[in-house]
Amino acid sequence: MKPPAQPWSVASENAGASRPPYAAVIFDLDGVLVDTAEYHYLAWKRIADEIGVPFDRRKNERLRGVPRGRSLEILIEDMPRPPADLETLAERKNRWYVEMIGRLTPADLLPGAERLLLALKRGKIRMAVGSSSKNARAVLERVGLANAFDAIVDGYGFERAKPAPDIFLNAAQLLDATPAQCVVVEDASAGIQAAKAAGMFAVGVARDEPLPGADLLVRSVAEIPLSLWGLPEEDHSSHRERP
Ligand code: B16
Ligand code: MG
Repeated sequence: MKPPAQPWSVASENAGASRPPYAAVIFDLDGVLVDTAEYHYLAWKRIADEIGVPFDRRKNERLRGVPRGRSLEILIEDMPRPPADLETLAERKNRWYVEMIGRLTPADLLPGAERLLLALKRGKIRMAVGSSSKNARAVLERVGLANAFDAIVDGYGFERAKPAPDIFLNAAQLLDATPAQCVVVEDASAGIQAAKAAGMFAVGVARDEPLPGADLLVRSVAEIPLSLWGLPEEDHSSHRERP
């Protein structure tokens, strides 16, 4: 993998009209604020083993940000005789996933997430979650962020899934922000495409795989510069409250 660009390096092909400081932020959830992407993987892996289809972390990358039904279609795409009852399989995967997220605690927030949310909140930046997951609200509850956002758009809140821009446009509307005022933080290729289709600045959180199309690449949310929103970098070490 190419090393992520330094914070603030803007991919020249993506440098468009909109420029910082931005007024709002829309966070993807799974894989950005909480490491639930791992639980999605483990639950899909269990289904794959059960129906005898090869599935590994590389293939799992294609499921990031993709709704449940479509994820299952990708999982079984190479099977000569796909299983008949896809709905039951998707429900079973979800049961295992829900069981796993039931054990989440605030300690499962990804490094830097709490600190960034606090700094943005203090800076009065409007904040939303834009997640493809129907379990997004349950996850936010578990990690203590149920009331941290001005708007939440989850797997029930859009017509067309990422890479369509709908989910982020809906979130921007709820924040009373124009697309050009919004930064999207995403870990999925489909999400970066959705953000760019919405006309927003896209920060890609790329751990192992490159994220083409992102305006700024970071390895974790801890690397995201507050200057994107015109805020000073702070020493957060003394701040302990929840966002
Ligand atoms: P659920 P995000 C996405 O959430 C996940 O990345 C993706 O792996 C999952 O299939 C999708 O939500 C649907 O989740 O089955 O819980 O409805 O990354 O958009 O926050
Ligand atoms: Mg994600």
